[in-house]
Amino acid sequence: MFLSLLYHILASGGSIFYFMVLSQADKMSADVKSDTDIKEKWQGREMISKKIVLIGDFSTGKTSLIRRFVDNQFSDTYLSTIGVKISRKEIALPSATIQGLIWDVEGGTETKPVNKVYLAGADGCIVVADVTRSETIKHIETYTDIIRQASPKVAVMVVLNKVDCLKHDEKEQMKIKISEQYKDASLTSAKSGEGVELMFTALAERIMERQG
Ligand SMILES: Nc1nc2c(ncn2[C@@H]2O[C@H](COP(=O)(O)OP(=O)(O)OP(=O)(O)O)[C@@H](O)[C@H]2O)c(=O)[nH]1
Ligand SMILES: [Mg+2]
Repeated sequence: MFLSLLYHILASGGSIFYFMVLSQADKMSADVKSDTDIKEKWQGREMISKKIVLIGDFSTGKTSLIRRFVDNQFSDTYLSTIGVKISRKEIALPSATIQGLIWDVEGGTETKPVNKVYLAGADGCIVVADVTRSETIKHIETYTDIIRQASPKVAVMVVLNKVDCLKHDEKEQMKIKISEQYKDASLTSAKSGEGVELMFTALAERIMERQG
């Protein structure tokens, strides 16, 4: 086999060898997927998973926001989260559909804002404050600092929840104040559903912009 190949290479002045190299190169380039190929797959069946973590003071509405987003449900009963609970939800964007792995982390306190272990490998973080408790808004900075230290590349969204408890003009003032302070901020109500879907989608878009 080898001798016959060598004979053909010599006889054809190396053109067969050249052809073999070329066809191998063609095969290799077909195996390498372009960005467009990968994006087309996202739009089809294959999805990429992104870890999204909700943190913030206790009782700000983290669990309720996830429940509204994932199951479109709400309850007035308060059941404090212990440890962490993970939910899944597909988030469709114009460029791709992502599988959100949404981590509902137990609420922070003055002495222990958040267990940093939960932030490991996060693609996006949502810091939730409660518009009816000003101290939870003051603590936003503490959480964003912790996130930046744990994972500098993570996309962060600041959320002021329970806006159904505000009057119209109070809400407008709050909107202005928070958007002056933070680039990515949302006002939401897990109770009425206001702003919830939009907030999760905006965060997913930020994640994709950062990571491609
Ligand atoms: N009015 C109103 N109440 C809300 C809203 N979101 C949550 N709540 C109420 O606030 C309380 C706390 O909600 P949770 O979702 O359990 O809060 P959490 O941040 O998960 O609490 P922890 O797990 O203890 O940190 C519950 O009684 C909810 O019904 C909202 O948008 N509007
Ligand atoms: Mg909770």
